[in-house]
Amino acid sequence: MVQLATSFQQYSAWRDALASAITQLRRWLDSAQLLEADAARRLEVALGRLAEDKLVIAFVAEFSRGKSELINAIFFADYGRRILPSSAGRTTMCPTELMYDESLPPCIRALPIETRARLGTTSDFKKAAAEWRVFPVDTNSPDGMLQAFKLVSETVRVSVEEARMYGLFDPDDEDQAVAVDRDGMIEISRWRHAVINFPHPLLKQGLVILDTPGLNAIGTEPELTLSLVPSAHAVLFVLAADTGVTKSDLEVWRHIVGADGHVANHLAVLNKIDGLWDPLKSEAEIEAEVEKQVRSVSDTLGLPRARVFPVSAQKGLVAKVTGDEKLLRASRLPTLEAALVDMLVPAKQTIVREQTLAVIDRVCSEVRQALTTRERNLIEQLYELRALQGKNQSAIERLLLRAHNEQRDFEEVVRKMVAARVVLARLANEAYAPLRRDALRERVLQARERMRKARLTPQFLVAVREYFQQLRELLRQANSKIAEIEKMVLGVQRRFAEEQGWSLSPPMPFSLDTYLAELERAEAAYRSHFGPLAVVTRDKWALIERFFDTVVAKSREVFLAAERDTEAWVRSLLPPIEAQVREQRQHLKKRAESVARIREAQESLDSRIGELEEALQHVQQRLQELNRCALQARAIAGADDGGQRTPLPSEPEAGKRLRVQI
Ligand SMILES: Nc1nc2c(ncn2[C@@H]2O[C@H](COP(=O)(O)OP(=O)(O)OP(=O)(O)O)[C@@H](O)[C@H]2O)c(=O)[nH]1
Ligand SMILES: [Mg+2]
Repeated sequence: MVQLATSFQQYSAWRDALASAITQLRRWLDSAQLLEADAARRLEVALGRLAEDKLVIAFVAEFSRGKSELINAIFFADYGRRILPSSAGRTTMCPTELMYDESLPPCIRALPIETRARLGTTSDFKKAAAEWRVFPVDTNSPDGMLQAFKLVSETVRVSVEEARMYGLFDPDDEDQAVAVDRDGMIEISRWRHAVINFPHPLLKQGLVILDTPGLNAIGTEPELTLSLVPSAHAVLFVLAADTGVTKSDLEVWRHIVGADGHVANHLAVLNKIDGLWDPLKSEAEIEAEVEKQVRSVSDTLGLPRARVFPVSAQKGLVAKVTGDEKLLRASRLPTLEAALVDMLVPAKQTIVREQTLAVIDRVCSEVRQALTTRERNLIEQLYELRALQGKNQSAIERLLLRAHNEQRDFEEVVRKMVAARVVLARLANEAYAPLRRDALRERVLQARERMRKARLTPQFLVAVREYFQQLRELLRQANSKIAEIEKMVLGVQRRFAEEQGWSLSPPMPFSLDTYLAELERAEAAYRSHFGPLAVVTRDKWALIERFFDTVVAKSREVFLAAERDTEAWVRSLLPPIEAQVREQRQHLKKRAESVARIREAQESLDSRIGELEEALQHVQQRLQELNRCALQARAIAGADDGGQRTPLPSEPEAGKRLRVQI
């Protein structure tokens, strides 16, 4: 935990420093009147992303494997006791997020289970504060906290009919059938979801811990499978040494973690190894036994050996509370914690660094382009005027004529720019069309209709498969338009490069591939849940429909984000070129005016040259300041600039491998 805390603290300090470097850059650009509206927006988005940056660790397992105990041992041992309830049998009854939002007092917000009878996923309800019950938590009293946290294991007894209404009764599940009492009542969780807002040092720095209940409740809360677990930065799948890998463990692994062993952020924890500490066996024998189990987990899950961690959460917790170093080593908890540090923070930091630098580099390179153009124009103008020194009136006349001609010719460029904007608007609309709400809504309606017709038959899977196919097709259509837009903008840039000698950075690489991947994951989850169904009962059907609702919510989220990102990308394409056109037009106008004034003898040649020299100096100074600002931001981000490299590439190198979020 010490390691984890230190590494986390460093990460969050780094993130803050990066944010203040952006703020500084923005302030400087603003004061130098170099901040274009689109660049300002992109910097704002980057800042927002840093402020909301979270690191999520999800704990997933069949019930009673020791998830909550492991969380207690890794994160809450400092409280000197168990904070999250952990006991034999089912304990954690609802998905529980532990986080800290400083705009709220320490509290537990809990969504009543009754909301399951209504339309809407947990994330829909997250937007409706009134639906949640709020319980204060007294953080000064460990007893009070313990008491408050018991909420996540609260249950209620309801009739089988009511449980059915919530989609919580599965007659095929033998455990559940046995649990129905003589009066036809069954125990279910009182809450659907809990969010514990708690000022723990790690949570304050943006860590979010997701504790989940065992399979039954999980199997029926699709949000976990589709959103919460896949978006976690680390997923710890917990097994217990006393049970080994059971059939239901495998079911959880397949359905919830959905892993094929190649996902780098999935770890397996083989908990309760203290059960193997047999005093009648030698250490070597015990070690061999642990190793054998670890190998078997690794083989069964198809996970590399190095990603399976044998631990004893319980002994680890006791060791930390009592300060017993020897027991702590034996619990092997520190090895798991070190692996978490290695896996979690550097990977996250790399992503955040690349995303943020892509924005900073881009904005700086656009401003640099504008300043360099200004510099070049001033140098040319100075050259022209110096050449006039000592020349007669006709030389001035000739220059004026040239200036006017060039100014007039440039209007052609302005017209081309207007034409480019029209073409872009048309292509952009074609790219947005497949991402619009209507396009999606139509597919959803069709799919629902077909599912209704397929009612209670496994035929519904065909409808679902086609639904996903259609959604993928929509994203592909948008993708191909995006490629067309990129080509068109490159064409415009090439023409300007040939005709005007401008070197403009090519558009940020952008595609909707990550969204396609997200849809594919959702489809895989759906198939793994319902693919093998041979018989569809009424209760299963309710589950299938509920899961489909979540799929629809997820698709909406994906399409909304895809639309938003595409629009932002499109909006960022022309402003740098337009800025260049504006700059050039302004320059040509000023130049003609100044030659005219010299001709009319309203201004002396020498004083104009003096003015231009001053302006040139000013621009060069700005360029230096810009480089300083940019270098500083890169240094804070920890960019590997090597000694000799130019501070900022004019090509957005950092953006090449990323899906750009502008
Ligand atoms: N011997 C031993 N028992 C453990 C260990 N870790 C947890 N347990 C026990 O296993 C039982 C279940 O632990 P929990 O932490 O409640 O398990 P969980 O995975 O959170 O279970 P649910 O909340 O029901 O999904 C409790 O009785 C714990 O005391 C361990 O390392 N060794
Ligand atoms: Mg638990």
